[in-house]
Amino acid sequence: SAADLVVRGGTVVNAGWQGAADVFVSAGRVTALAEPGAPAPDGSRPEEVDATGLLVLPGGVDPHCHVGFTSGEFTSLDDYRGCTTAAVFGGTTTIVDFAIPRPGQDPLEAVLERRGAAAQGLCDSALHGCVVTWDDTTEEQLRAMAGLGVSTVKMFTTYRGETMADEYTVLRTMKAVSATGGMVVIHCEADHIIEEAQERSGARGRTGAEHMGDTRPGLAETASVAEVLAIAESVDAPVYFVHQSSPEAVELVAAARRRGRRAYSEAVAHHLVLDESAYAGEHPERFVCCPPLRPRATVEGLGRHLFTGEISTVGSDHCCYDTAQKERYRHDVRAMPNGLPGVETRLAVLYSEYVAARGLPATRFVELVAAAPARLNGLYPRKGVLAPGADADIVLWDPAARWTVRTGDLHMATDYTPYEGRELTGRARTVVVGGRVVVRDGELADPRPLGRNLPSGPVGTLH
Ligand code: DUC
Ligand code: ZN
Ligand code: ZN
Ligand code: ZN
Repeated sequence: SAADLVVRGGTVVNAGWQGAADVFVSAGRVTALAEPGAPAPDGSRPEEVDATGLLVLPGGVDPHCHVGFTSGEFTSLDDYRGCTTAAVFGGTTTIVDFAIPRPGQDPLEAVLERRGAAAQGLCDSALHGCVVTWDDTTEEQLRAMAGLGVSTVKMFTTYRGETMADEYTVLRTMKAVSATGGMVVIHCEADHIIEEAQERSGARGRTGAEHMGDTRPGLAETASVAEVLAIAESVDAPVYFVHQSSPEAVELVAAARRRGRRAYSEAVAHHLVLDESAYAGEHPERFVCCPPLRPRATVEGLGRHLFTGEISTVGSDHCCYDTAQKERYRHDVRAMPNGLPGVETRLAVLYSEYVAARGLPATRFVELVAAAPARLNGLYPRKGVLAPGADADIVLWDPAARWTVRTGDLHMATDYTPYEGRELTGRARTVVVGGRVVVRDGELADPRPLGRNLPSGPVGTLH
């Protein structure tokens, strides 16, 4: 078919292969990976985008991205337009957001309320549903959600009285979701252990942001992961652990996978790069996230699991709070909004710290930030790969770009970044979304909001 765009002269990097190829695009889809310099199909005069010296990647898929996220009295500051603009500048062209019910709201209602917003996006998006309590309508709601293409369901084992689900609810939900080909994605921290740690900190007056690490110990995470793995095994359901912050937590999941379980670990960029020393700095509240930043040895141990395949995906856990929101309760982490802005920096931070600095293969990088998130969210091979038939979401990545992270140069709807002043190597330069050049040489070239809510198919399997 006639081509309308061709990316020429670059090195295509997919999860399993990299090599010199030109990428032909027609009507929003990739039509061919061709030998460099290959002629365009008869009769077409495609727009040419020069990728000489650049890597050509499938657009990033962020499996963990909160848009306008409400927790208690705080709502993070972006909407679909803002979040996807930042995403695209950073090389991410699909986000998976969360439809978390308000207190008392039904899971299905939360999904219906959020779906329409996708159309304000500069790129496509999908949704995770969320179940907090089980009642006699939940199974039917989950079926309806699956029918709408929501096949992943978020749960929490912490935040009692808010989004915490009890073990019975986790088991029922896992069973119902896996029956429709979906998967529970879960935040694991044993709430009783957290509450005890918080009480102990409170009794000593150590509740400020600088004590964040003590209030949410790693033991709470591993205890909960072990329990949830057992629940999943008891109903033969797949399970995906979000934002795992320690090698011990990842190893529990890896051991389950070696026994044949479909169990997956997600790490998020800030746990792979930043450590607890941030809490001893001038603005500890700006680094309050959940689970908290860990000791340097834990960060290094976690990072090693990127190389072995034991971490399946890297997300951002983007939550766009600003400094005023973070500072409001900086003397009491129990009341602070948890989360860091990061949808725009996910790829660059991971590339710089792990590909450029530590030798992680670029193919593995693509697997972590695009291919595996697409597979595990039922979006593959439409997303996460450059191959004929895939959506033409293409990132021209400059592997040699040296730059310094400055809030003012980013597009997220907040006034800080946890990476302020950090020197990075590697950056998205030009980004094609659905066959349109949306960012060209770092400038917004097409602001049209043409984002779609993507239905997820059955979740895939990874080894
Ligand atoms: N967990 C998340 O996954 N995101 C924000 C806050 C939290 O605790
Ligand atoms: Zn969480
Ligand atoms: Zn401060
Ligand atoms: Zn999150």
